[in-house]
Amino acid sequence: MTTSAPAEPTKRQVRLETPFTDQKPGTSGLRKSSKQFEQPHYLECFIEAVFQTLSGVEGGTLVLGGDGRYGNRRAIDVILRMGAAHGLSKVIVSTNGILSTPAASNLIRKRDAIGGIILSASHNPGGPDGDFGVKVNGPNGGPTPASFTDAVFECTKTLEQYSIVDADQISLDTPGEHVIGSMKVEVIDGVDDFVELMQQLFDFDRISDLIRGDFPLAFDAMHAVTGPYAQRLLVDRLGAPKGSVRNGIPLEDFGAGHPDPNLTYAHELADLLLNGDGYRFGAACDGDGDRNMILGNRCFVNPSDSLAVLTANATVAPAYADGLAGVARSMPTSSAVDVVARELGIACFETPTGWKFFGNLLDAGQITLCGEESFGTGSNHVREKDGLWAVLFWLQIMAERRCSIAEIMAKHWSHFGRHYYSRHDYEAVASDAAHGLYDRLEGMLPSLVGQPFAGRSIGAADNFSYTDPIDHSVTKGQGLRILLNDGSRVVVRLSGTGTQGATIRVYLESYVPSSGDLNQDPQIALADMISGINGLAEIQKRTGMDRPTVIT
Ligand code: VG1
Ligand code: CO
Repeated sequence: MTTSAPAEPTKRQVRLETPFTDQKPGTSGLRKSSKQFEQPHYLECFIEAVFQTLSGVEGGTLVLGGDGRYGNRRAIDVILRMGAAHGLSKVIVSTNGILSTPAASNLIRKRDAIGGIILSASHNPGGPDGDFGVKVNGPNGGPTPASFTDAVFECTKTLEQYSIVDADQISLDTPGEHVIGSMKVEVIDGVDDFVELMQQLFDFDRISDLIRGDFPLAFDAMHAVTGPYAQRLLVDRLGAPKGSVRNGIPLEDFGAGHPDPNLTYAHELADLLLNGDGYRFGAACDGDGDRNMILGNRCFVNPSDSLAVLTANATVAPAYADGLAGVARSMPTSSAVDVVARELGIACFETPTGWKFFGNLLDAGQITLCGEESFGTGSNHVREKDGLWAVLFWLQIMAERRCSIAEIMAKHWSHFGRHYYSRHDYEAVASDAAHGLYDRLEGMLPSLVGQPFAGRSIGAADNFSYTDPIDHSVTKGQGLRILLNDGSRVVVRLSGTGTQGATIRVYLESYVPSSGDLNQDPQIALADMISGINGLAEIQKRTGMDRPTVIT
């Protein structure tokens, strides 16, 4: 009998008639409609630019997976064949291509990969009429910085060809090892390593004691990537009753839903928790598993408050028992965590929106926890925000404190005071109208200082600019801030993740000390600021919308 090595697959150079000029990555990777991604050569061109820009491709290891949305499987096939053409030595890919963003971050770090490609448009809807996305993470496991994504964009604009090999599709049904030419493909269960990491951070026995008892909980995976992770962690490992994980099977179109864990899009879960007494704890994650929403019985935890509570209670988790090096929040996130950091005597950094800005601070050991108002919290355990990590952290706090979420919040506010906070999103606004509104408001900023606003006066107004404390890079134009003389503020930004028209985000924050009224509805507590900014920025008039699409 004779054996022969598998034939080297044929490598092809595919020539392009004209390059694509619209592949500029936004806040979190390249995000476009599925239809745009289905144009011939569209995905391939972006991936070619990524492989030309990423260092260490020749001979390196790459992590690959996605949130399971429509297009995931095809993209994995294309990237594997292009990876082989570019000389990668190995790709680690998850079974069925299902890999959450935080799990991908963990694998990149653990397996010394040169980086990872995560196929997801995060919280945007999926399916043939929804969105698709490609996120590229670097060797630290985190989103690549602007210097990288800018270079990729420049490359796409002049690209003349891309390389790919012809090879049969590899089965991702079960773990195993395959080859495409001289490139190895290791198919692994994408959940195992993540569960192991969580066990190192939290005390599973104590959490299990809590949730095995009379502790009805509801976790909504929103038909997206966290279903298998939550099932394994909450039900199989920690003993939550069967049925605790809802919508737990990843679907290509997320059940025609919008996998964004907020009160609007996760309204079924919100109804269960806020309007009934059947559950003591509720949580949901987004499409790719990096966001989280936490609910208690008749209690919604604002994400900015969530970061503050985790910071104040961090030492209950074994991983943070020795205290925190420091914390960070994105600029529009409320200052609730700042007040806690001050009391703990640790540093608190303010960064632009987007997780990539936390990377340097985490790598330098300057911060342990960080978060964003957009339902994102995380720590130095990976370089992405991590939805299920936040869920376990909250359960750990409840297991320790043995009180309800509403009681935890009430205690927190009565000690630190309360930052009333809300975000108003105006989605799918005509691009011209949104930019017109933004540019006009930006032009007005210098003249606003000293003017009355919402019964107070404007102390300062600017467009937020950030100098990275580690690499000193400067990032400008990160959001218009109107700072009132009592510490309250309004921020206006244009989203960098939407795919239809433009999305205007208005962030409102006002602090009440612990001696003040801590139990108002935020929309009422902030009412004068809401009408103040609506008038000043002419929001209704310019968008033609009489109310926001989403209020958080
Ligand atoms: C939004 C959020 C931001 C978050 C980003 C990615 O960006 O506001 O805080 O980091 O989404 O989240 P924008 O530019 O639309 O405001 V995800 O879950 O896509 O990785
Ligand atoms: Co996400």
